[in-house]
Amino acid sequence: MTTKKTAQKPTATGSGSRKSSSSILIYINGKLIPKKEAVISVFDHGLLYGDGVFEGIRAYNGRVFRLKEHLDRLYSSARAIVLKIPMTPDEMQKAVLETLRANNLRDAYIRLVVTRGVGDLGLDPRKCPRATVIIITDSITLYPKALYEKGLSVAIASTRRNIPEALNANIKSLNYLNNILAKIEANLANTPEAIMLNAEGMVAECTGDNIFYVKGKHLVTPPTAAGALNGITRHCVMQLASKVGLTAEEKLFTSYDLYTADEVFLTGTAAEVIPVVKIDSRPIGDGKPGRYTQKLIATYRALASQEGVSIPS
Ligand code: PXG
Repeated sequence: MTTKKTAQKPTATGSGSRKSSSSILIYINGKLIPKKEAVISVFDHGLLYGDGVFEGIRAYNGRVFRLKEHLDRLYSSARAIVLKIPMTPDEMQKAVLETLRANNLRDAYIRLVVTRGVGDLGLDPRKCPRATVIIITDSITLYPKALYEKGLSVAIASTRRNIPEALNANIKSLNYLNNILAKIEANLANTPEAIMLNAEGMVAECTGDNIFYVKGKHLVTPPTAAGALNGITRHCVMQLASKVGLTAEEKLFTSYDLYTADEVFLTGTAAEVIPVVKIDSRPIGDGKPGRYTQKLIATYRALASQEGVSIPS
């Protein structure tokens, strides 16, 4: 495995204890490097052009949730931009687990980044002979607990989602400026997230979360072709729907369907399932987190705390 050959053995900070954030070790191209020294070249095309792909993954209770699905999506994103990841998915999995182990992390956020690598000041990817692989593992910043009980107020951004013909939303690329422009709108409106419509005015997703609504006993989310990332939490929730008594469907819809829904919620690796109670100042349903949303929050948490690839001790 790549880490074994070159990884520095971490200096113990007390057995079994999580490293303080300043002593965290970052994986860069097969080496585990202390956070302060974990730097990459200013000629890396990930920085110069946003040329690269990434994943955000979570570990719960000593297990990495849906690791295979995240690695599949990472390799598919890379393939779509003709980026060769210089290690196999199996080696990548081992590197992720080794980085978590070296940092004594059992509950963590994992950021996997693969950039085009170091090149010159031209955008031609052929100038970059080798991709840069980075694995950052850290404790996670979450929405405050109160928001899961009270729900979010969000607004619809005026920034439209990139059209798939320009940059397909399924490529989880380092080019997040489209989402960041909508996030800036959310910040200016003092809301934690913003809903993004596609060029045709159909609801796509949020800046870093997928979106769902419940009407009666029916759960609906936009198809990925609407400009939504093929979210892994989204997929879990579609599978869990029947467990809580909902039928699930991918369907194109507009803001009208959100305004008139019984319940709305968002999904994402970091957010898990989080209720939305207001959109554009309009209360959704009775203005409180819905009962199906609450059931899905609990069911998803139970699943995430039980399943996953074990981190070696
Ligand atoms: N849509 C977009 C655009 C995302 O970036 C999701 C949906 C949810 O997908 P998963 O697979 O996680 O269920 C994401 C991923 C952040 C942050 O800092 C969030 C994501 C990615 C990167 C950063 O808030 N969410």
